[in-house]
Amino acid sequence: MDKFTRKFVDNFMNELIARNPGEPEFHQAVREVVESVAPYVTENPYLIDLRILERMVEPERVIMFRVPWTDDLGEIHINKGYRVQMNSALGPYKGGLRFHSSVNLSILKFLAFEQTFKNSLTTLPMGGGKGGSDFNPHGKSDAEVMRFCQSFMTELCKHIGPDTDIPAGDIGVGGREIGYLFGQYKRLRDEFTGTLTGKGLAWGGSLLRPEATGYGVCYFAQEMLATRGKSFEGQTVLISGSGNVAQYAAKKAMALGAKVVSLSDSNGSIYDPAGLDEEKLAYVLELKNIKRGRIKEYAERFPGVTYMEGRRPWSIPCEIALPCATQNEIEKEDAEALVKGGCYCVVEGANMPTTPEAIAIFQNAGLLYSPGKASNAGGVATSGLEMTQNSIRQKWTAEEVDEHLHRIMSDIHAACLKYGTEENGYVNYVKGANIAGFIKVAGAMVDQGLV
Ligand code: NDP
Ligand code: 2IT
Repeated sequence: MDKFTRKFVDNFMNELIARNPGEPEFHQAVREVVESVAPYVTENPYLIDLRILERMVEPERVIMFRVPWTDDLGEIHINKGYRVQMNSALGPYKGGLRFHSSVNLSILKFLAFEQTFKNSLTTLPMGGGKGGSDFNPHGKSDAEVMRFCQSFMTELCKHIGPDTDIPAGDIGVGGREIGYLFGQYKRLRDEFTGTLTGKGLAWGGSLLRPEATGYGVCYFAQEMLATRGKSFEGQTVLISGSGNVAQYAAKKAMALGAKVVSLSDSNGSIYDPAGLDEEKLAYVLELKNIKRGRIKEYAERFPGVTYMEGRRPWSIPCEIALPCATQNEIEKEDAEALVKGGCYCVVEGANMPTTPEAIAIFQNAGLLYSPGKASNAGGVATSGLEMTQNSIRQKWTAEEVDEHLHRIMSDIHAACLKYGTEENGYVNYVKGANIAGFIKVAGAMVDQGLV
């Protein structure tokens, strides 16, 4: 990066931090994009004159609201509700809802910002948004989750719609929550539309939406591996998380011939040297999705499995790592451990799971490394396909959806190669994804004038 561009980035980030104090995750996400696109922006000075980057980092709208609800004992609780409507240059706001005790404005702004570029990469007409609550669904009864979702939607329904803003799931929001949210939206707005995605298959959902993020991660990884003449066959794979993305990443990696030896949750990780098989994966799906138990129970159920309390899986030797839990779950020491353990390919299923220091370690060591906004875009892409099916009132077969998903992931990979291949041939997927995502959003903003 030349001196002028470096100064541009530093000035931009200083102003961003001053204007948005106390939002470290948002600063981190913006810095990564600005570092990548700054050379392009400085070569196209009309983007500076039009203040495109300054506009991109200011959400078009942020909605914050009170979510009151009663637990099963009649006690009253108050949570915070949010929807960040970041950018609608390419289409209606689109992005998930996260229910987790850590949720705050910084996390939702980082997620909505990332979503804008991710959605651009999918090539589908979707803007970027994200929302959620600091509600913690762990240990709550179905009735409590339903009352919370109904209260949350009572306010949110005023701000969303099939052509305005289409929420979906994220951490803590899966099929059950989308059902309760959809029911309340329909009751209050008196319309049966595709305002949420991730719906049940009997009432507007798309085949393969539950599988799409994890499958898409593996399809993207296949493309990355192929650039070095490799595949999943016979490789040892570490996966973190044990929720929606982790479950289907594991299923597809196994189907492609890999040995998946770890999963985790917020309490710890399991190491299964024999590898998951169909029976074990079915157990995980039941444990996490129906019984809502802890991954520790896997180690109690199957012989030869170690449970690592309070630890991440990254110290286990592997060839491929698929982080599928949460942001900043691979720090500097974790990255060093991965490289030392023989890992040569890291493909993100989660959003921003790798810290900037850890990314630098991967890239300097020449690993194949892809940021979530490229490799986990299969989830929102299939949400886009669900929207299409809702609009034309048709339902595609699983094969049709899978074909679209495959093509989209492969196109995103091609875009990363186009904009991310460096002079020495190394593919910088961060740069590639950021520039490819940015060019489309910026172009649409220029076309649409100062709004
Ligand atoms: P789920 O709620 O289904 O699963 C989340 C998993 O991550 C759980 O195993 C959870 O453990 C673990 N986890 C959550 N927070 C933490 C934490 N602070 N530390 C350690 N582990 C944690 O969510 P998803 O699988 O849907 O989402 C996982 C990631 O993928 C997120 O980053 C999300 O933004 C991203 N993503 C999701 C998409 C989707 O379609 N669902 C699409 C694209 C990206 P526990 O059970 O203990 O909470
Ligand atoms: O981070 C993400 O891309 C998601 N949580 C999915 C969003 C969506 O609208 O399907």
